Amino acid sequence: MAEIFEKPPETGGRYEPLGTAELLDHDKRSLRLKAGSAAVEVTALAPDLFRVGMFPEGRTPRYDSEAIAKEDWESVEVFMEQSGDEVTLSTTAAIARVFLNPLRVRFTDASGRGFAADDEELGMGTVVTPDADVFSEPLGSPVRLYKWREIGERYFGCGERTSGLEKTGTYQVFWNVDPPLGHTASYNNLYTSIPFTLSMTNGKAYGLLFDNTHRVEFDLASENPERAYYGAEGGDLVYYVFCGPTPRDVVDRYTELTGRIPMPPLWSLGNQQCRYSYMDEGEVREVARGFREHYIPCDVIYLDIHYMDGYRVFTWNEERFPEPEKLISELREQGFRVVTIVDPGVKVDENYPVYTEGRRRNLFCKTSEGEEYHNVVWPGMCAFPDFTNPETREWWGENHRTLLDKGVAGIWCDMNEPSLFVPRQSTMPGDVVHPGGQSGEAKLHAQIHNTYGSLEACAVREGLLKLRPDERPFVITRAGYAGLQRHALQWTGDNSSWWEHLWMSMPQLQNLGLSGVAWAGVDVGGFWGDANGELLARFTEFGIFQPFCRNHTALGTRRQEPWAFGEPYESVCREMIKLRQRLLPYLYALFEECHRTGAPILRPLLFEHPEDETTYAMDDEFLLGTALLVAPITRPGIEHRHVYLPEGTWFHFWTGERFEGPAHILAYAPLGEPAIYIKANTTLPLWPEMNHVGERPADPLTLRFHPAEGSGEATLYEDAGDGFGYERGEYAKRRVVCEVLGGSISVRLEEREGSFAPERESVYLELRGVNTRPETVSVNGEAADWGYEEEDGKITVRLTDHVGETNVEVRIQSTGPDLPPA
Ligand code: MIG
Repeated sequence: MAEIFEKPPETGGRYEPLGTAELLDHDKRSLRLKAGSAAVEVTALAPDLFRVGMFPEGRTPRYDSEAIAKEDWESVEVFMEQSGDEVTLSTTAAIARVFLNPLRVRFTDASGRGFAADDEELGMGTVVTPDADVFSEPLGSPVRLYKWREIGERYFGCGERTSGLEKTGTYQVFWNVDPPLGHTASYNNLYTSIPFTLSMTNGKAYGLLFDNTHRVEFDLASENPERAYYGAEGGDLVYYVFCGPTPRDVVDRYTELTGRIPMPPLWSLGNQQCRYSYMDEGEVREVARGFREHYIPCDVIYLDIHYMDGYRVFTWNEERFPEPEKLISELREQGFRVVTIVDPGVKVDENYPVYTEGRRRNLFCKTSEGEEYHNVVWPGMCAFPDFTNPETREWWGENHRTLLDKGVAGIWCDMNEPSLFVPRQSTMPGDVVHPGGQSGEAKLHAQIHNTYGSLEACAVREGLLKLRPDERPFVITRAGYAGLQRHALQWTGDNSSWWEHLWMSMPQLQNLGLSGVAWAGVDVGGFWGDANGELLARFTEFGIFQPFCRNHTALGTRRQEPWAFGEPYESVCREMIKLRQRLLPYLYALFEECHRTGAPILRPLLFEHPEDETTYAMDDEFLLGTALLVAPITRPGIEHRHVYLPEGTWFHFWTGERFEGPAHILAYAPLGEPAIYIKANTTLPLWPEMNHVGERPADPLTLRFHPAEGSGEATLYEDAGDGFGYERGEYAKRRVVCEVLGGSISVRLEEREGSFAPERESVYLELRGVNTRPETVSVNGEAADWGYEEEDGKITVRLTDHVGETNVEVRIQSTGPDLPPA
């Protein structure tokens, strides 16, 4: 087990930096150099994006990788210059400076800021072992890249990790595992590997993607506080530098390179319920009934491994689930979708067509002797699809037809590190062969291990798209590599019903968000072990703000449905889950923004406030978009906690109390009233309560504001909630601007972009914290339909007659004192 996590044993290898280089040639965007027996290429892909590659001399550079979604970059204006030992590659935004003796690369931007500078002596190179040739194929020698740590530089990102948000001073392993010891702070790698860091220095960001699918390690100023290194056990040294200067710029470019999340089906933003396992159709029906009887919203119920016949993928257990089609359509009528688990292991069984066809068509992984590679998983002895082979991916995708035809709405890919039972929770030996198919090339498992899960998720997404071309695929994955966000959402696997893991969910999701994987969630309530009422309630207070909100627990644990622990916990869960359901229009607009720009949905404070270094340490609170700040309670018996409010005016969600950031405050957050703050003047769009998406039209839409002197804006986004009409302009996007000046408040709903017309008669504006009754309220110059509730300081303006108008402007005037308290 140790070798999965720990630093590899000393091999007697010696690190050899490249040394002196000479410039060979260049084209419009690249420099090519030679250093010893290596070729090095430095390329400007975009004004703020550079790529560096080191290859064995004589081999054509290759940058195709599972991480990369975009290979054809528009032409970019590059200016090259050589003076003495230094060659520079300048764009309008940044400069790559290449020093030839010894070879080292560093970057500066237009403001003169330097970043990602190679260590003067160590730079990039290989680890040479006495008995191995440098660059011996296919594994090659270990490669390394040493970078200076700028003074004050702090590291974040690294994808799915245990422990806190900041990774400065740590050693990080990138090797997908089903962690035998669970999620513990001492072993930081889990099921996915995203070898990407976002660094912050003096409020400015840059990013570095070390694109290598072998076992990768990062030393982020752990061994030596003055430098970091990025290394891999083999393969080519390829890395990308994202110049920033804001975290938003870095993540935007990073997700342009590696891909962005697809638009989700709207129903998948709803609350979801799982258990390992709901054992038969009776139990599933009972759980569904439970949600409706307890008036707790729920959109999705899961079938874990027991729905299958002897755990054979793409089959049904006829005793437990004799009529899956009927069950699923009944549930559908009650507003539930059904998602099923699919594991990659295919049972070795002569009478099982999935196996015999895979074998006949040569679609499985092989041993080094050319036999089918077998290991034990749930079904017993299994063969494993070679997902590097495009033919395998197509076949795997097509196999999902049997599930979709029964009405299954989405697929949950588990165990795809892959996780194997012999030895327990291990993975494939490095010498297992992925033959790659007729058009591909054979690769060893050690070369592609970290991509196995992504390749499976890709197969499933593509398969679902083929089978249901008019529906947005809903695919969940546990394992994956950089770029996995293109194929699937990620859930973070087997956490425990511990307070510690409730806390850890926040840094975990924030770092995933900074690493492109914004559509993510942890098991609400915790997977291993028994939850209790207070833990589940507090977990739900946090969980409803996750992009993916699913309660899940393990075999043999206590029931964990939202009503499982009775009162007061059941009511807390109900109110929280209702709040999530009401928040769906807000969340959906954040998904659209993320789909377009990569901006995380659940984001660290530093994403919005990079200049404020206090935010860097705030890993137990987060922003959901820009309008909401959430600071969950993560300890039992506690009703107060410290909250840091960054710059801006904030209003407490429950009491409306006003705060001016930056400020450290003590929040009172009894059970059922988690510490949530709304930003002034940005709208929080809310649906009416409903049990599931589509139960009734989202009418009226309420736009809630807390006005304060100044201005703010937000963007509403709606579309059909499924399908691809939005790609042809069938969406409705509307900017909402709120301006407050002395005794007047103006709210403008600007012209709608796109051709989608939401099915709705009314929009209500709800302004909170207004302490005097306004004199006049007008909509587009006419008297408005409005009301004022003095005790709450709440103005409601009903826009029923105006929803269809191109521009809607609401003006609220007072002649007396300022409307919102100054
Ligand atoms: O060895 O399918 O992370 O969510 O319930 C356990 C059974 C296999 C691991 C997943 C978990 C799932 C469970 N699976």
